[in-house]
Amino acid sequence: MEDLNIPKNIAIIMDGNGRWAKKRGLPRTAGHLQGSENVRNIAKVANKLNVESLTLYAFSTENWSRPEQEIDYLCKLPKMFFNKYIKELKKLNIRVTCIGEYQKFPKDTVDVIESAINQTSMNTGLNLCLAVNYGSRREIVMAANAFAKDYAESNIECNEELFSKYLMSEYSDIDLLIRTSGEVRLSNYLLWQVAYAEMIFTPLAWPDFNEIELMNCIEEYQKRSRRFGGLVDED
Ligand code: V0D
Repeated sequence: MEDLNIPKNIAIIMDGNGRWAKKRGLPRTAGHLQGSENVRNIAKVANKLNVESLTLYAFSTENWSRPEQEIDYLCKLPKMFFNKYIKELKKLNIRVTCIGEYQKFPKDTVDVIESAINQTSMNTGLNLCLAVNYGSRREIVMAANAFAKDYAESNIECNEELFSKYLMSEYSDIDLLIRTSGEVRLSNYLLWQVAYAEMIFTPLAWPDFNEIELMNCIEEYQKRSRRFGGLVDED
């Protein structure tokens, strides 16, 4: 794998945690717990590779329809994650941010998330961005409303660059999107931001997606973008 042309902004749909657990005769919650361990592992690798941002789909606006006890467990994950890893994230210079309306979560969950954001806000390494209660259409509609409000009294026309600034995500261009566990769809994730992204769909469940698999995805990304860059010569 070449060092140059590492994708700067990577997004992952972390699917297959429930299936991973079921295959082992474990409750779905065990899959979510293993999935959160993998968030830490993959964030460490991305940070080591000098990736700029890693945006992970942790909870979608559609996930509220899941059984209540599964929701209760998911609400506890940010706290469990931070109790265990905040020290390490700080040491690794990783900056935690969030997109989505995470304020709709229970207050203690919101407090933990905000504390992590605040404690790492000065870090300059990887931006580990967690999408929590996130939906892309919702993000776009909120941006449209905010833009309309700001420019109500002006005759300035909206353009792509200006509109991007109203999105929740700091990074409006994803280079590489990965979805684990075999489904080939976007599920309302970063619709604006993936306009030019390379997309890779792997059959592996999220808890099985390790450092080597991430390297394979980056290699595939590099092959594709080299072909794209070399198109004029090859034709
Ligand atoms: C379950 C697999 C980390 C996907 C990963 C709110 C689903 C594990 C977090 C986390 C979840 C969220 C915010 C934050 C720090 C960590 C997390 C949820 C689910 C639901 F600031 N993993 N994780 N949050 N899963």
